[in-house]
Amino acid sequence: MTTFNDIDRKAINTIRCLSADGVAKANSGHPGAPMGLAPLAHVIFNNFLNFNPKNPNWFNRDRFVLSNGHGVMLHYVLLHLFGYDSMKMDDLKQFRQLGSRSPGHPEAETDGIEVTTGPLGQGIANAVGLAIAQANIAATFNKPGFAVSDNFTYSIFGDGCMMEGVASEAMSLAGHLQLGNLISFYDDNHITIDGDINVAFTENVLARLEAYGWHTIWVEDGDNDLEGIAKAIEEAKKVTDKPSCIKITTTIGFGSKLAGTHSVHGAPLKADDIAQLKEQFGLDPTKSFDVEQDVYDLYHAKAAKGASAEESWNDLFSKYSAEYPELATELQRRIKGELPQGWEKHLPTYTPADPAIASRKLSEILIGKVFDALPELIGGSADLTGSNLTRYSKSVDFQPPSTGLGDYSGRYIRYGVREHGMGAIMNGISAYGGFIPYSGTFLNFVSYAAGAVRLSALSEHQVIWVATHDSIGLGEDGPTHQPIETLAHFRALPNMQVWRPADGNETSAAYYKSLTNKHTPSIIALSRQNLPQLEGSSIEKASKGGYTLVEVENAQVIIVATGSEVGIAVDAAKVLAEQNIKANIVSLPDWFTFDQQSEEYKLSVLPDNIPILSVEVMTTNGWQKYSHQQFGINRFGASGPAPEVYKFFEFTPEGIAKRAAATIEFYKGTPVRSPLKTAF
Ligand SMILES: Cc1ncc(C[n+]2csc(CCOP(=O)(O)OP(=O)(O)O)c2C)c(N)n1
Repeated sequence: MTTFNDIDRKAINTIRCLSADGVAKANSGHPGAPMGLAPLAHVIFNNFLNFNPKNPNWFNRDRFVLSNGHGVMLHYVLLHLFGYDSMKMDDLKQFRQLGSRSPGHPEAETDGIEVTTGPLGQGIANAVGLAIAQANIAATFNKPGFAVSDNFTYSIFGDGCMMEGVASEAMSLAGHLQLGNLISFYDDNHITIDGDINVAFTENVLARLEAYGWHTIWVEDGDNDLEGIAKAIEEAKKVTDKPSCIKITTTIGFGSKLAGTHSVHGAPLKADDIAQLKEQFGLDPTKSFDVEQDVYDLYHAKAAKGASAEESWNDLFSKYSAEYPELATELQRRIKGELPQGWEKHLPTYTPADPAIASRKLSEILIGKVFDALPELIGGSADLTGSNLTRYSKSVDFQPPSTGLGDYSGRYIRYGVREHGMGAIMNGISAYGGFIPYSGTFLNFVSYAAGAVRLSALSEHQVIWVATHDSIGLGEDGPTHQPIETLAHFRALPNMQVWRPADGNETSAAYYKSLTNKHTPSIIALSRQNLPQLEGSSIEKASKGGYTLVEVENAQVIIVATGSEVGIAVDAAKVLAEQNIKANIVSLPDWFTFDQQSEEYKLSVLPDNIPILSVEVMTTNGWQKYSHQQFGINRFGASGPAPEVYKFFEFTPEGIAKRAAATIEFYKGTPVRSPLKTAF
């Protein structure tokens, strides 16, 4: 049994006071959760978490996620006390200041912070992804006597996270998947911003999690019962076939005059409150940011244990390398995030002689060709496998072996109808290292996961959305399923590739860039309907994000399009040619990638002195950046067979040709500059 004494209590009170000091100095932040959670955090970090502050990226470290990210001061204080170079005392003093290493919510770029949290619910869903990743690595690489992967994922979440749908989605899946390597803590302090949770949140959280298949434990006095917390974690570690949730009943802002109220959730404590707090805890009320040496000594001793745990693991890994050299080399490659030599040779290429194929099918063909060559790929779909075509026929499902449906080495995840959870889980898998997750849903429903997609971009997670049924071209399902604003929304995200390939070569380019750009997530929008293989397309050209597909001398207009509209634009150019009008066609499958090309290249594609018409069966929003005139759909779509819907909206060769001619007419006699040219 783990026992505790006065130095533990002093360390806990130091965490509380440092948290209060940090928030007070910033005059901004959330002191309540750190003060209430200090005992739990102390027990997790000092007694259970396996980590080495001198090497925050040690692969087999336990992962820790603070899902209630507003309580980040707690995590910063811990990083500091355990001796992470990323968090010096000055960094605590610079909390929330511009350019500091201690931003307002946890950001994964800080060593010791695994995932960016703050948007409630995301962190615990990321933790599910981290646990899936560990289970898969263990099932793939561990050998008898060589548990090269055996880390746990620990996560704290509060009432806020537990109310969010994304957490429910991910936790429900975690229960099904029997992730015994996931241990979470529910901070039951009864308070959110609006006050007591009685106004909005009265369910029995543990009963709900039990129904999901979780093991649950309750520590009734989370403010003081350190032994109880430790005992609960010991018990949770022994439950290997269920994720565990330990409900810890705590007092928000413990020690403050405002303890137990929402006033202490998100506002600094007043100076007199902090002084009485320190006095109460036997610390010097005249000092701030003060840590007594015995507290540092305690935590540094634990840090040293972490360093030797890593050394032992390194020894184990050397022996493993001798016994299983190929596996060891492969695991090292995966950890480094290097793709296998020559993998790209498996990317399919096409010629115009090849048949018209739906780009979702082209994607399926591609996945089938690269899946064995890229063991880091771990796929899935939100219950649309047969529509997204995301499953390689020979892949095994990631499932608990006891279900008889697959095993933990499986590389295909049945996410169920949980798009948001899927997005957040993919972020967690990506954060673990050694994986490139991809998953399918209809493009329109990527919007359901927008919160997670945004964090993929912000945290630079390489995750790939296989977003099929990408337009009105899906036809009969109608406006509820037909994306209009979706691409504009995701194109507006910084650090986001949004591919909409027009044919087979462009689909290969989309995957090539998505698989090689380690720090940028991707959405690959794919058609349900067949698309012709275009004359003039190539992986190389499309990999620039945009290129001239059809070029004629003395062109009078450029038609720039994406995806299914590129082929129609090519036919429109033929209609125009019959009227002696010359048109060039530009395909622009990914704005993000195109924007990164040289000015010279971009201006060669979209030059001065020629009017440019954009064509895409979506909102015209954003196309002003690349065109003078836009042809799109600024309303909801319509239900009907796809060819009829296209005709209804006039996205036909004739409809496009008519608008191209009108564009030429409109700009006749007016000098036109490339839309790429702007004042700054
Ligand atoms: C998705 C999302 N919605 C809203 C917020 C704003 N917000 C920050 S903390 C909070 C309440 C959280 O309550 P709880 O988890 O109980 O934290 P505690 O009061 O215990 O610190 C809210 C609504 C947010 N960060 N993320």
